[in-house]
Amino acid sequence: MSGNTQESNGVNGNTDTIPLGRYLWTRIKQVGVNRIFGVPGDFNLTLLDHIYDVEGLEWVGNTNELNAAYAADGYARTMHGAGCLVTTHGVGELSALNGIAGSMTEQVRVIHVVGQTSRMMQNKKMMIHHSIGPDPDHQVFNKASTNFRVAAAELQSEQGAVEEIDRVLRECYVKSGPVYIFVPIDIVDLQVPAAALERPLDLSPSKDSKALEDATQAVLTALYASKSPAIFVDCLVDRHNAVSELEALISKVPCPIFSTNMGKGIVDETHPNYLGVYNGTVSALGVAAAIEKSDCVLVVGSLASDTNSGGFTRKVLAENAIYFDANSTTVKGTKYATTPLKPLLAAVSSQIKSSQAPSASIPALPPRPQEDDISSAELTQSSLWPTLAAFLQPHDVIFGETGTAAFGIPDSTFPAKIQWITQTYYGSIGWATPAALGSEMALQDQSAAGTRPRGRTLLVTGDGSMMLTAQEIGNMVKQNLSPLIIIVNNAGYTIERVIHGAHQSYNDIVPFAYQHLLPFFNMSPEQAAANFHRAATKAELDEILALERVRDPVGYAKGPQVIEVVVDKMDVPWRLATQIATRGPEAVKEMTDAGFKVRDMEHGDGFWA
Ligand SMILES: Cc1ncc(C[n+]2csc(CCOP(=O)(O)OP(=O)(O)O)c2C)c(N)n1
Ligand SMILES: [Mg+2]
Repeated sequence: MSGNTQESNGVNGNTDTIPLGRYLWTRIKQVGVNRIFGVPGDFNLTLLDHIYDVEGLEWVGNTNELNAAYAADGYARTMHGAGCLVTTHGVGELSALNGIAGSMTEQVRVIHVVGQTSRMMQNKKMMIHHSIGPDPDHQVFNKASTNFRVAAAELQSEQGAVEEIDRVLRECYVKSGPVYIFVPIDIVDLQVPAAALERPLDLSPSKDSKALEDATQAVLTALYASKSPAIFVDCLVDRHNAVSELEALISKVPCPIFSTNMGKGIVDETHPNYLGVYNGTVSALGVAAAIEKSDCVLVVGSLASDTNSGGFTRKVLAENAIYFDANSTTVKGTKYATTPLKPLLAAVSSQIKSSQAPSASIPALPPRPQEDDISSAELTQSSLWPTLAAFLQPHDVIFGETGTAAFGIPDSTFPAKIQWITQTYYGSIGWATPAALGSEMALQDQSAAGTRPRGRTLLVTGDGSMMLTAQEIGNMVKQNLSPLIIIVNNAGYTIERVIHGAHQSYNDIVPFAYQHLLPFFNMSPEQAAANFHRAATKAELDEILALERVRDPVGYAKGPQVIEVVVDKMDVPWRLATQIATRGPEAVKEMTDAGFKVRDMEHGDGFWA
C-alpha cells in the first residue's frame, strides 16, 4: 500500500474518519477483490452506493443470490484469493446459503456481506418484510449460517467495527473459508476512523516456529528412511496457495506423482514422474499398485470425500504416509498441530538435503485398455473427454460440473498449466455455470494486473445441471465475457440414472432448445447463430473445436460460445460406473440390469466386461 492517505484509503479529502460502508469496501478491495457479486435489496442499497466510491471496485450483480454465491466462489478459486457477494436481509442471505455451504466445505474464501434491518427494527422485533412470523428475531438468518462460515462480524455499532471487519477478512484468508459481515442499514453511513486503512492487513497464517520445526524434522527423518516415496497431490494444496512450495518439493524428491479427482492439474501432468489419478479401486490400470507399494506416501492437501477417494477404497496405510493437511501434519501416525501447509512445505523443501533424499524409480504403467465403443462415429463419453483435453491450452481454466463431466474429465491427461475446478465434494448441481462467470472475471482481472496470462474459461456442464442456473448465461452475455459453455445433452440426469432408477421419469428433465439460449439473453440473432454449435458425432465436434472463434473466444470477444454435445443417455464414463460399483454387487446388478456397462475391476483386462 502507498503511504499516500488520499490514494490508498480512497478518501476525497484528508479526513480522519470515513463512512463505515466506505471503510468496508476499501478494505475488501485492498485484500484483492475487484468485483462484487450479489443482488440489491432495500436493506443494502445505501451500502452498495459506497462500492462506487472505491476506485477499481466494480459492482457486477447477478440474477439471483445463489448464483452470486457461486460466482464469488468461482472468482475466488481462479484468483487464488477471495470472492465477495452482497445480499439483503432474510430472502437474499438465505438464497445464498447453499452456495456458501459449498465454499465452506471446499475451503473457498468468500466474503458475504449482508445488509440487515436497522438496529431499532431488530431491537423492537418489528414485523419488517422478509422477517419470520410475529415478534420476529431478525438475527434468525444470521444464526442459520453459523455452521457455514469460518468467522462473522455481527456489527451493531460503529464502535469497534473497523477492528471486526479487519479480523474477519484476515480469518477468511487464514482459514480459507467463507466469512460473514452483517451491516444493519442504519450504521452504513456512521463515521469510523480511516487510519487503519494505512496498515496492510496481515493475511498470512500465524506461525508456530517450534511446531513447524518439529514437524519438518519428523518429515525429513521419515523421508530419508524411505526407499520408495511417492507424492499424492489433492485440491487443498491449491486452496491454501501452496503450489509453488509443492513444486519445490517435487524437484527435490524424484519419485512417482499421483493426483486425485479434485487435485488434477495442480502438478504438471506432462511431468515424466506423473502417473495419473489415484482413486482407490477406481483408478486406471497399474496406478493403485504403483502408489500402494510405496513405503512413504506424501499425501498433500487431502480432501478425502467418497467422490474423491473412489468411495473410500484408497489403500494408503497411515504407517506408510505423511499427511500434509491444511493446518496440521501427521507423520506415520504422529500428529503435529499448528503447521500450516504453505510454510511447512516451504520448510521441508528448503531443508531437504539432496544427498540424503531418496529417489524412487518410476514404474511403467500397463497400456490403457480401450473402450469397446472407441470406433463409433457418434459422440461417446469415451471419446469426449480425451478430445476436450487435447483442445486445452496452457492457462485455461476448466470447470467440471457434478455429473458425468466431473467423473469423465479426470480420465484425461491435461497439458501443463491447466486449472481444473470441480465441486466434487459438495456437489451442488448448477454451481459451475455462475462459478464460470466468476472465473472469467478473475481471468480478466489477473491479465489486467499482469499476474496471469489470459486463459480461457471452459465450462463443462450437464443438461440437468444447466437448468438450475441458466439465467447467469444472460449475465455472461451482458458482461461480454467469452467462456466456452459445453453442455452435455444426454436427455436427463444420467449420473442419477446410473445410481438408481435408470428409466424412471424422475431422471428425465425439461429439454432445452439450446440454440435459443443466447438470443433469449439478447445476443443479436446473427451473433447468436455464429456462437452456437451442436455436435452429435465426433467429426462434428472436431470441426467445431477447430473454429477460430472457439479456439480463441477471448480474441474474438463477441460473447460466450455455446457448444451442445449430444451423447446417449445410458452412456457413462467408466470411472463413474466403477465408482458406483464400489457400493457392492447389488449396485453392479442394478446397473447391468438397466443396461449400463460396468468395468471388470477384478481382472482389469478391459474397461468393459
Ligand atoms: C442442488 C442439487 N440438487 C440435486 C442434486 C442431485 N444430483 C446430483 S447429479 C444430478 C444430475 C446431474 O445431471 P446432469 O447435469 O444432466 O449431468 P449428467 O450426469 O447427465 O451428465 C442430480 C439431480 C445435487 N447434487 N445438487
Ligand atoms: Mg444430463
